[in-house]
Amino acid sequence: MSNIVILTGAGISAESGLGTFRDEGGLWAQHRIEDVATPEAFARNPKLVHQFYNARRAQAREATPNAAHHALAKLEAEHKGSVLIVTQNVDGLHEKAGSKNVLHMHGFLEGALCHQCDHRWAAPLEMSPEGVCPSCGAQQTRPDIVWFGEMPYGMERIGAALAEADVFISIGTSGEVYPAANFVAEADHFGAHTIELNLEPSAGASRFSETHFGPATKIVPEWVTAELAR
Ligand code: BJW
Repeated sequence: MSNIVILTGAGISAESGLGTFRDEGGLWAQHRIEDVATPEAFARNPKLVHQFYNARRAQAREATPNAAHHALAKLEAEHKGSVLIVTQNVDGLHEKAGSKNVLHMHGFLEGALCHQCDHRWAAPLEMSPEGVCPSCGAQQTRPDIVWFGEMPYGMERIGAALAEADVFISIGTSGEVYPAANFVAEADHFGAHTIELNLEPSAGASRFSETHFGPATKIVPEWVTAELAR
């Protein structure tokens, strides 16, 4: 019985119509990271940051999972060992496809967080600087998203899973953002077989022992079918 740890990034949701960050025309071509994805940006202009995430929340609610998300849900349901999806995505498409064991290391568009008391609750479609925490009443509400310079969620659990992993697969991520970009090295260090499934070689492609390139809706179901037949 093998333990499989899967890291996913924006590329797995691209064919569901959600933009990636660093591809041509991606989100970072339209918005400066410093304006929308740092705590300093939020302190400076909370209205702009809320607008950015409100638009993405609305888009994610309309999006539906694609064949790659469904294949990973099937893998979790049918694989004899454990399957953990560590996603950098905030769109919720893994859960919509039926995956249960999902860790959102960069947060979740559907979550709201109080900067004052750390209370979390379901985000309304539209968040605003006037929003009030339902627990402490502070006007300090923000999207429950991990911005640059903040500590990603679940690092202890991720470290433990990588240490126990027999197989580590990275899907649809450019390998530009840390600490996620280092997971392949950690998994390799603990003896896992490492696989990259991506449209094109990522920044860390040479660190993987096996690579497959193509659209996620093709190569992920192919890999899952082969893995379940082993
Ligand atoms: C397809 C496809 C298809 C397309 N099929 N594939 C200098 C050196 C090292 C580190 C740092 C440094 N300076 C600063 C840092 C740290 C910083 C960092 O990494 N910066 C780099 C940019 C250099 N990291 C942080 O600040 C993190 N926190 C941190 O480090 O805390 C301290 C710490 C220390 C020690 C241990 C642990 C922690 C926090 C990072 C937060 C990232 N936040 C964002 C935005 C919030 C979420 C949101 O708004 O959605 O998260 S940034 C953005 O990038 C988003 C993503 O989750 C993340 C990764 O992007 P992803 O998913 O890889 O997307 P793309 O667009 O880059 O790539 C898409 C890929 O898909 C491409 O390869 C395509 O080819 C492919 N693709 N179509 C298959 N159809």
